[in-house]
Amino acid sequence: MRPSRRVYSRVVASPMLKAISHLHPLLLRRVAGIPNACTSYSSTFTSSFYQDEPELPDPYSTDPLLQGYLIRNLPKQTHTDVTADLSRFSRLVKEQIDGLGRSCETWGPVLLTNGGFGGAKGRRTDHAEGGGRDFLLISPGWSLLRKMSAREGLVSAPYERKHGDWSRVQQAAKLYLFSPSSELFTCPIAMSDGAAAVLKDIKAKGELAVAFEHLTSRDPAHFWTSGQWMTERRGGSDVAGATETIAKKNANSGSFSLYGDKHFCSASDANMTLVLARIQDEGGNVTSGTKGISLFYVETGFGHRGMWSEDDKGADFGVDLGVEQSLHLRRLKNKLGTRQLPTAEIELRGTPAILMSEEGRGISAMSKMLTITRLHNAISSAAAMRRITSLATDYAHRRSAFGRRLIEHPLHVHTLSSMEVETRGALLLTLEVARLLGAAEGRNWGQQGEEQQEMKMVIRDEHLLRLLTPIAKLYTAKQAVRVVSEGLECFGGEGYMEETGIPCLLRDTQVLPIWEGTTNVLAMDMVRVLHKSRGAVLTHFLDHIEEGLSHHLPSVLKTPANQVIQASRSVVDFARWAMPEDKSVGTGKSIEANDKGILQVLESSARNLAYSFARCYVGYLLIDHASWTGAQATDVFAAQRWSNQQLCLVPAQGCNSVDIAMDKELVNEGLRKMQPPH
Ligand code: UCC
Repeated sequence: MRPSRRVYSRVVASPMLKAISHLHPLLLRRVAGIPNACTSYSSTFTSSFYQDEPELPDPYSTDPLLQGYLIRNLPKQTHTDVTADLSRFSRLVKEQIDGLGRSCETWGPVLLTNGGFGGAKGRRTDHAEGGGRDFLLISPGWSLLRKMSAREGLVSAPYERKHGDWSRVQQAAKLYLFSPSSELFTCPIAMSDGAAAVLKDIKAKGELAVAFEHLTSRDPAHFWTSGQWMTERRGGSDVAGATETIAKKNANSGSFSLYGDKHFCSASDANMTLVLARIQDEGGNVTSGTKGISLFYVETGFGHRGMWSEDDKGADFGVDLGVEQSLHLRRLKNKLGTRQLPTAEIELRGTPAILMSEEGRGISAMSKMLTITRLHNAISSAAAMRRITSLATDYAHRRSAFGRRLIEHPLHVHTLSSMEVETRGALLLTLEVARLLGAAEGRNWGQQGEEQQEMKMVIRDEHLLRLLTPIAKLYTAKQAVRVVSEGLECFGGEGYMEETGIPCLLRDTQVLPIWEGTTNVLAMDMVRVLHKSRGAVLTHFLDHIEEGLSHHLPSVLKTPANQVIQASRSVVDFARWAMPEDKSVGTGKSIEANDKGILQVLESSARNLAYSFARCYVGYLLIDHASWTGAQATDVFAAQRWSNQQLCLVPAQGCNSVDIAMDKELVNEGLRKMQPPH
């Protein structure tokens, strides 16, 4: 159904959109979610046919799995409070936030160097010779999303812990509703949350405690966002090999000055940031590798002067980057997607910084932030899948081809059903990580909920959290790209048209397997977990699944449960076989005494191993949910469909070193052929 003119006036009259009422009418229609005349969903001059566009669903009321999960798991009063908030917020997403978000891509950020006279791409004049200020122009929509995020507690909720150990689940559910309409404001939210967690963990004092207050404030005028400046020109994966930024200690003060280049500062309009750098000793030397890296706090000063309005009524339209030399936003990145985000290269020219970690323990201290941002990444992945699947399903009821509506075509329905099952699996895996994280934070911060866990369970949950975080991130991100691409195809050529907003969804999804660690880097992080726990994590993984599926299950779930248990055993068998350290335990032999080649086998199989862990664990979660008394036939069917796929992707004995050598031959063959013959 096309929105009526009345709906249009109501949307435009909303308080948030009033702030941007000066926009061009065509843009306003788009912001309000109303197609312009002659969009790809409207008529041509020669046909009287009008294709109905898909309607954006109210994301909470149309998500039975999320509703079922919350009813099943949350304590009664918590459930009442959380669902009331989610229902209200969901309407806000549909009626206002979605349109606001879409304006952000249309009005991407623009960097004006030297007050614009440096040119958007020009070299900044040296201010010592009289250059002007630099400005980052942002869209009013971006600024309003920032204020709304503060008010809604999208960062602060897990620290307020109003819902005890379920606070992370509540935050994850809210972000899941918000993410596809947020136009990537979820990115600064993720980093701000990660920074707040690091500050909380180190029991921040002084300036750092003030920063924590800002990050977790619900007052838009007080709220800060944080960056995470890690990646440098040499890369963002091998942080130990790539970090060249140095930190010089300032005599007497104990503070530091940073010098270097940060290459992908994801949301450069942040008020503060966490930065990795190497401390230089008095002789000018630094320690190489991981042990040389420390973690620093930097206040950017951006957004403190000039154009940010101090109240929360209006929309801001720019960030004053100042005239100081110590932090220079060199250029904005020209990206495939996430164009709403002001991602930048930033030069540190003696930037004042406070040391946050022990010297040389920067990566370890930063890892809490990585856990949080990887969870946020998984939330965005599940949410992108939910959005495209909902839109494609709605469209299937409106679109006819070959004499029937698409929803009457079994093949199309089967495609939609596959997307639905993937989406449900991704959501349950993500909520599981959120649940484990919320409980771990309760323990670490001395604020555990009512249920005290036995030590054995605590250790099991710590292991599961550490294992499932990289796995959930890598698996859901890959699923999201596949499902969103599939969903785009469900709209045929229209899905490829920019006006529909669907290409933007695909572009923005493509960052999810890259940001916060690529698939292979995260698979190697999983291998790190296996080694570090000396295989104990495998025991916890298997025990948890076996115990979870051993209680009385309805007969329809017995086969899926067997499939998941058998596959989980095969996965764990492979991992144990492929870990020389594990094999050497108790034998008195060193790793060297075992076949070092097996380590290579583990590495080359790491991605399939991670996928196998994910598929087995999601199978367990779907079956567990389907065994609940409130479950529907569709929950059972989703569990059955999931378990019928190949769950274990690693062979019993693994590949061997011959396969690895042949992999190399295969990929290099063409290169050799391209050499001129001798
Ligand atoms: O560059 C990027 C931007 C790309 C595109 C931008 C588009 C913008 C828009 C996006 C909007 C959405 S993203 C790249 C981001 N990079 C990463 O996420 C880092 C990827 N690399 C890793 O995750 C690596 O595994 C490292 C850096 C964490 C590993 O480094 P090392 O040097 O090998 O570290 P170690 O020695 O393995 O670990 C050091 C310590 C150990 O603890 P100790 O010393 O106590 O034994 C590890 O156990 O840190 C611990 N540790 C962890 N602990 C390492 N990783 C973790 C972890 N994940 N959790 C807990």
